[in-house]
Amino acid sequence: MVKRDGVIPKVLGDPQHGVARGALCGKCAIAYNGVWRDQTQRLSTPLKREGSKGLGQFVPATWDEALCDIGGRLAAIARTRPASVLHTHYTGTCSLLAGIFPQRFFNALGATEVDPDTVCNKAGHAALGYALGSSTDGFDPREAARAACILVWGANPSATAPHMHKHWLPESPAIKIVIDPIRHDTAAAAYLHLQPYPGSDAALAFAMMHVAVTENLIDANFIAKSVLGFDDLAATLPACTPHWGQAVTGVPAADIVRAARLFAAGPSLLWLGQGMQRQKYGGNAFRAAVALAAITGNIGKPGAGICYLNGPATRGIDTDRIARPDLHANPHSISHMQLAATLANPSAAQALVSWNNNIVASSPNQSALRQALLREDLLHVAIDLFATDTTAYADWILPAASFLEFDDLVVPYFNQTLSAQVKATDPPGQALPNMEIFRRLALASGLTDPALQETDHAMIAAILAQTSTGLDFTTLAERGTVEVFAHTRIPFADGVFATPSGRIEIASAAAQADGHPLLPTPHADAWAPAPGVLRVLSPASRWTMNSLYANDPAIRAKLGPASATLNPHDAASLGINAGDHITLTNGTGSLNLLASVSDTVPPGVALVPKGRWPLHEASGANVNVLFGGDMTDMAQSSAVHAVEAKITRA
Ligand SMILES: Nc1nc2c(c(=O)[nH]1)N[C@H]1C(S)=C(S)[C@@H](COP(=O)(O)OP(=O)(O)OC[C@H]3O[C@@H](n4cnc5c(=O)[nH]c(N)nc54)[C@H](O)[C@@H]3O)O[C@H]1N2
Ligand SMILES: Nc1nc2c(c(=O)[nH]1)N[C@H]1C(S)=C(S)[C@@H](COP(=O)(O)OP(=O)(O)OC[C@H]3O[C@@H](n4cnc5c(=O)[nH]c(N)nc54)[C@H](O)[C@@H]3O)O[C@H]1N2
Ligand SMILES: [Mo]
Repeated sequence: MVKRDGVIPKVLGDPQHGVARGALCGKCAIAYNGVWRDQTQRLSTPLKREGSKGLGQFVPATWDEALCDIGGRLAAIARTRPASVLHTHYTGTCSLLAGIFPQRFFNALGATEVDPDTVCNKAGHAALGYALGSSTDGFDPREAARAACILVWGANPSATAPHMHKHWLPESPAIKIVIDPIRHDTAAAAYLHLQPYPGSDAALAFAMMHVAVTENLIDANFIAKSVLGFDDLAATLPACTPHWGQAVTGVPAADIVRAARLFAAGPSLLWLGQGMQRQKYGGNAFRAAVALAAITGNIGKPGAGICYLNGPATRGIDTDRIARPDLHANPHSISHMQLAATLANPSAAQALVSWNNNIVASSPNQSALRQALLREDLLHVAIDLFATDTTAYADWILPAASFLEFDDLVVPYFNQTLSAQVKATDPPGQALPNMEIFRRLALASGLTDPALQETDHAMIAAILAQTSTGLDFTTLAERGTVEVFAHTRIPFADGVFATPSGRIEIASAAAQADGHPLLPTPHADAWAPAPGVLRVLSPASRWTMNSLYANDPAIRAKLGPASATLNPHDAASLGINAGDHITLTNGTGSLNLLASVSDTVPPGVALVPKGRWPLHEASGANVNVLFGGDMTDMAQSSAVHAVEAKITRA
């Protein structure tokens, strides 16, 4: 950030930042110097609905008017039916206070949380919980210096972690393997790219384990000491030959063998992506991938380990200190997969507060969700920086400050660093940081617990004190970003896992008690779509962060028109050429797009990146109009990459 006379001429990367090294990623460099600081685009005053729901007509109001009306109505609902107040939140801003403190208000109110992870990564958390006892204690990326192999499985760093794609992967001496149906830039740069059919990863892991066992590449000592269920697993492996693997995953048997040998030889780092678990058996696929790492001894050693996410707790930070779940007498949550149906039901939902979350763009069942949001009797408060597809349905829109406009702390979920987010400028008009909005809302709702008035600086100081950095906010602000640990941490180096047995549980009685198989199974989704039907993958776009930035004019120019990318063979057999208007249709909805053709996409797949704003599209919808909310096998989490649609020329 460059700052002159209190104004920001330009937002730039920090040259001292060890990960970004002075460069912002492409999308952030554009949007933080574009729409995020465009005072004509930002919300700057509370807005009250005028006319019917969903028409998007609002008139400015004062904070007092807004808070008095919202607080009074929320308090009245909460007096009899607190759980009928729903709130949704997620990746709008991920700084610690602005992302978490508002939850304290809803905990005190007794509201229902629409569990954010259910639209993203909860199946993976559940699966890793069964197997390792923890899903947020990942390898330290600095271990890449000591790794012989890095396996990126179902993640696309070239879009979703660009600094890791640009610096971390190329600088590691390790051999890189990518497992992903799409040949994205990280896959194209890898030594080996396995391209399985979507939803066939567990079978691939079993075929790799078959190779590891038959070629005696397993770590018998590690298994004896730290793994539960190997013998039962081994009994299932003889049938899972590389040729069987090729038949059910589409990956050539020779590549399965090569990948298995490289990974087993180790030491190997396994990066488990969030894309891979958004499949109907995504939890099972994660358990199978962990089993591969476990039997080859690639856990708890230098240069070896698994990373899904590194949570705040790896840095000693207890987020409950901010969220205060203890204030909630009867915690209740629902899945995003149930959001539209729940909102349509007046006895389940009387109020909705959406903050840090653009549900009409991001959540499933887009058409049904819009229909539910039209309910005149649903009190809807939307808190955002911009007028979005979601705020259009609100009774009240409250203007939020962006991360450039308040102090906070940031903990990324891959590198184990800690950053100060330092206020660089004032928010536009009367916009306020999330924390201040919820402190005021608590008072207006008659909630008197002093915890609801805690100041930002008190919370920041308390969190910093939990870390081992010894830094106060002023010192951290001067340094920008710090590594929390001087030396790399190797999770599970002591061989102790927080599972019931204390070992890695390939066989998990806890999973079985929850209705899952005792062991992971060699599942692969059947790969025989009906003629003209393709699997629709809607992972991240490199130009947006979920739906963020998609309203920036320069970003929209980069994105180009909404398209579906098809493999040349599918395009030819469907009689579709690049640039043709096509329609994707299934039982949930229909979407008009332009066709694009590329062999980076495998046969049978249509690539339609997430994140576009429906209100900018001629069709008024984005890819989530096709997603009916199918759940994974675990944790009622999103199986969005299991969507199928019939493709026709429009
Ligand atoms: N530029 C950008 N960066 C982002 C985001 C963004 O929207 N844009 N979003 C952020 C968020 S909230 C998240 S959760 C992360 C997600 O980051 P990632 O974990 O990278 O997840 P995705 O981009 O959803 O999907 C990654 C890959 O999974 C693949 N995939 C889909 N189905 C399967 C399958 O069955 N098997 C395998 N092996 N692979 C499969 C897709 O082809 C895709 O290439 O990114 C974060 N970073
Ligand atoms: N088809 C499909 N759909 C998906 C996915 C997919 O892979 N495919 N991925 C899913 C995933 S991984 C995720 S995490 C979700 C993300 O879904 P969302 O959380 O809806 O994603 P964002 O685009 O980050 O939306 C956040 C909203 O918060 C607003 N905002 C930004 N900063 C602030 C702030 O400081 N305060 C407030 N109050 N608001 C702010 C932004 O303007 C934006 O409107 O989407 C999911 N949807
Ligand atoms: Mo996510």
